[in-house]
Amino acid sequence: MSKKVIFATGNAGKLEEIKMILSDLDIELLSMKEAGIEVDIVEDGTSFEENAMIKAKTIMELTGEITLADDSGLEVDYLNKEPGIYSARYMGENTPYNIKNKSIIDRLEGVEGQDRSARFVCVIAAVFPDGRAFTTRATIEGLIGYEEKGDNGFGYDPIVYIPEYNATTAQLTAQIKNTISHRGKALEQMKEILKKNYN
Ligand code: ITT
Repeated sequence: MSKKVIFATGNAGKLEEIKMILSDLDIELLSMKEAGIEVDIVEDGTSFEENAMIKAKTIMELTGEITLADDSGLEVDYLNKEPGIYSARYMGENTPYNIKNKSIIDRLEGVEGQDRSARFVCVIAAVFPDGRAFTTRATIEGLIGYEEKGDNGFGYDPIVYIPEYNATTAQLTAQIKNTISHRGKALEQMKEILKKNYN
């Protein structure tokens, strides 16, 4: 029988990507919703690593199952790496992303070329019932666009332009985004750790 693993996220966009990326693992992957858990986790860490661990540990303690979590965000260099760990909360959790995205574009008015550099960061945490805990981290580098482009993905995808692909991450197919993205790469690293630590 395959191992049960809970993924501690309430973000539907993330979950869709995560399910696709982990689909080749021999596990029964359940979202918090599918596991019947509804909790509001206070993310009061000061780094992606701390917040990912807080989420994974909280849900592992509630379920007793191996739990994974994702803490991620957008770092804009010109804005001193804002919104960073506050990416979901930037301008308020319920503010639509077209408004958040416009705000970032507006704050970069007059800024050109490489000075528009930014990256998505993703940290994946895994916590086992016996207390073993691991994190992996990956990034994808890009430039903040001048307008929103693309309808795929979620969140800040329409403004993160990847020069090598001449596209924003919202213009990439899910397959391509998952191959090159912060989340795709951090989860690939985590797959290796999981395979070694199941037993
Ligand atoms: P959970 O904590 O429930 O997983 P969340 O959305 O609150 O969901 P985070 O605190 O990790 O998660 O915030 C991540 C935010 O960073 C996310 O809401 C997006 O705004 C942004 N983000 C992360 N990865 C992204 C991606 O691949 N594409 C676009 N935006 C992304």
